[in-house]
Amino acid sequence: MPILSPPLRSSPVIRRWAKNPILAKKDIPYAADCIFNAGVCKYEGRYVMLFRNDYDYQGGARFNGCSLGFAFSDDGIHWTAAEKPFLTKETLTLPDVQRIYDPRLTVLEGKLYICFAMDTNHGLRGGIGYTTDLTDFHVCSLSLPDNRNMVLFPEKVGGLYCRLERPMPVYSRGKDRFDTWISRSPDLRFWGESSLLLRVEDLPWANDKVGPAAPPVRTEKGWLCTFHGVDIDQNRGKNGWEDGWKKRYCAGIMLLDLEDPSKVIGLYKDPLLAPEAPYEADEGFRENVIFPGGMILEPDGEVKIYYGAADTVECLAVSHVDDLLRLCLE
Ligand code: BMA
Repeated sequence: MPILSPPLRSSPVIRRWAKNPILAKKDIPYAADCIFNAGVCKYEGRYVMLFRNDYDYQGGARFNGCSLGFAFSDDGIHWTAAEKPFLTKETLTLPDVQRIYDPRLTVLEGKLYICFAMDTNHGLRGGIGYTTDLTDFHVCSLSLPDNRNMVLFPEKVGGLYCRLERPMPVYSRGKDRFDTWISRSPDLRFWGESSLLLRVEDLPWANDKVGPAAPPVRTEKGWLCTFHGVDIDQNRGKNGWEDGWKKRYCAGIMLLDLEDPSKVIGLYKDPLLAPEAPYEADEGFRENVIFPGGMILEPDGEVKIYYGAADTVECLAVSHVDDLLRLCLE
């Protein structure tokens, strides 16, 4: 694959795990094709991942199956998948569901919350649910269509729960022009006080959409947040398994005010991670996609960032919190 134009490079402060991918189809003990876009957190003494599995490929952009599955790890690097999937549209007791995908995990008040996207016959909804024992699933709220990429903050801010999200305002913004918003809730059920947080126009390297990636992480300087930024070029042709894939997804990084996370107080103007490794840029279902869904700040300041690569495998990159903060604030 030739380098996409304009060329975009990753920041030197981040390092890909040498043995990427950390989870792929071969590691899953049931029907699986693409393992990617996982949420990751530390929960009850171990690392927990909930990954997306698209399986039974039909050609074009079509997979017959999509499930969410857990994997577990003692070090955040070596993972073992659970014996069977956690959620499929068949196990969800909700009406109209076509598929559930792109989960994000947040431990909040000791409970494991799962944000997810859900395609329904009447639009695309963002949801929040929780599990008490990694087998049950309780839905707290589902958004109006069309909304997705929700992530929950790990604590209340100013007495309210907060989430980032990426609604899809096709009518007013033109076809693909989606921004990141923030909303608040007294109870995780009713959401409001929504405001625009990060616009596509804020990023010199995106022209299509910008959306939340991993759930925010508290640091002493602010809420550290990854996001995905997308540029589209109609001249890009075959770029993966489909006949045409014209987008490129990179990861970016920003900092939000600790007391008022509706304020962006730091933003790195270049991509944090741009597709460069073969498993990001040259191999897979949709090439040139980096889609982070998990970020863990370790006690020694190391930051682990988990991301789906090429919509096909799950990968890890590491950095240091001080370097990431410097990028945001420089
Ligand atoms: C987005 C979502 C993600 C996916 C990305 C690239 O719209 O569907 O799940 O990783 O496209 O295909």
